[in-house]
Parts: sequence; C-alpha cells; structure tokens
Amino acid sequence: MAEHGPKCRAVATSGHIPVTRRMLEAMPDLGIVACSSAGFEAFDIAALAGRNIALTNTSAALCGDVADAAIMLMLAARRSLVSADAYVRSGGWGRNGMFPLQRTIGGRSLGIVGMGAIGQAIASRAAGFGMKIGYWNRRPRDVPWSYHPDLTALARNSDNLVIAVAGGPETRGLISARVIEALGPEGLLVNVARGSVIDEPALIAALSDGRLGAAALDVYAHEPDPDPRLAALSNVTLFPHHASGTVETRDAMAQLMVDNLDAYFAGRPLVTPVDLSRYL
Ligand code: 8YV
Repeated sequence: MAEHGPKCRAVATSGHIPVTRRMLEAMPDLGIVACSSAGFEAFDIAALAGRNIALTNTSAALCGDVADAAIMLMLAARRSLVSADAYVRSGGWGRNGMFPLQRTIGGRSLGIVGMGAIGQAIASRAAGFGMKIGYWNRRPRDVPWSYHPDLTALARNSDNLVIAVAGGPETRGLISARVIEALGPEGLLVNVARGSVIDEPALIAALSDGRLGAAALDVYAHEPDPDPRLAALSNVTLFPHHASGTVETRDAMAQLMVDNLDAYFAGRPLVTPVDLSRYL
C-alpha cells in the first residue's frame, strides 16, 4: 500500500474485505470505492464520509435472485425438499411408511424484516403465492403490505419470517431470543441477509428444543464454517451464502461495479451511489 497507494484513485473490491481507515490513509487521491457486493459492513464508513470518498454497491443487480432464493428456502423448508430427495434416493419410497405431510405456504402469513429492494422483491413474489404479507422496517415504506413497527408482534403474527435487512452494527442481534420465541414452534425463520442479524446461539437453542419450528439459512455468524450444531439439526435447511450465486446475477454485479467506475472516471453521475449519511 505504501508503494502503490499514492497512485490509486479508485478501489474495486468486495464488501467482505475490510476497507480500513489505515488503508484509506495510504491512498490520498482516492475518490471512489466501488463494491461488487450489496453489503459493505466491513468498510469504515466514517472514514469514507470524512474524506468525501464515494461508495457504490450492487444491490440493484442482485435483488431478484436473492428474493428467488428466499422463496426457494421457504418452500424447501416447508415441503422438506432435502429429506424428500434423500428419501427417494434411499430406495425406501413406499417401503418404510409414507413420506410425512408438510405445510403449505399459500394463504399463510409472511413477515418480512427489512423492506428495501430485496424485501420488496420477496413480497411481490410471495404475493403470487397468495401469502398474507406484513413487514418491519425502520420506517414505513410506500408499499401495499402492512407495516408492523413492533418486530416481536410481527413475528408472533407470522407463520414465516424472512430477514432481508442490511448487516452491520445497527441490525446485530435484531432477531433476538424474544423474536424467535414469538415466531414459535410452528414458525419458520429464513435468513438471506447476514448471520449477524440473528442471535445464533438463541436460534440453535430454540431449534433444538422445539421452541422454533424450523430455519432455512443462507448466511451464518461464522462463514465458511457455520456452527456445526446447525448441520446436526434436521429442522434446518442450509445454503452456502449463495443467494446471488447465478451466472446472470454475478455478471450483472460485476458489470454494475465497472459501470460505476466508468461513470466516476468520465465525470458522470454514479449509477448506484450509497448515501453514506444513512450509515453514520
Ligand atoms: C455475495 C452478498 O455473497 O452482495 C452481497 O452482499 O452477500 C452476496 O451477494 C457476495 O457479494 C459475493 O462476493
């Protein structure tokens, strides 16, 4: 950094790699950090804002596939896709009793935690399944779904709860033991946001003793080595932080990062700038 930093005007990176104050100090001419991910909780936002360095991200490119993955996880958990697949492969179909009946999602309630672009994409898909949709957000949004200012009450009134908020200190542990308890023994918790949003020890305890029905997780407190107790639970469906992992979306994310850099160097308005003041 000491050698090359002074020549850098832009940084292209992923949100999972820290951008620290010390790194920024080594780049006195830096004008933009173009992030290839939606999340950027590893970045020192105060240090970026203090220097007026622009930040761009790619949530606009991935919300469709992440919303699809949330619905996929909800259906996979509710319809026992993983154990059904194992059941057919085992050759035991029709020999060891019937495969158990599952729970429908049509007409059931869905609580969405976070009504940004991803939350809205999840809601419009869930509406197609005839689900009753409520949401929690820091403030109400101009959407046709019912707003619940109290997250615990939303969980209590939801059969399924999907997390779609940004990570970072503001949402750390938002899905607390109390919220998990409110979702209850028939409830399903789906997380396509960040592992840090859930109190994971409380989640594991509730899943283990039946106080929470099931969980379907794309993200974990520890990646890529999630708590092994999660993999040991039959009421958990696991996905390897891959909600945006399609050829089309990863291409679109990379292209959006490049488009932002092009705009910056051409002196045009950035395509997807992040309003840093929202994160200070
Ligand atoms: C990917 C994500 O895991 O964009 C994000 O914030 O968490 C995911 O889309 C990641 O960006 C790929 O590196």
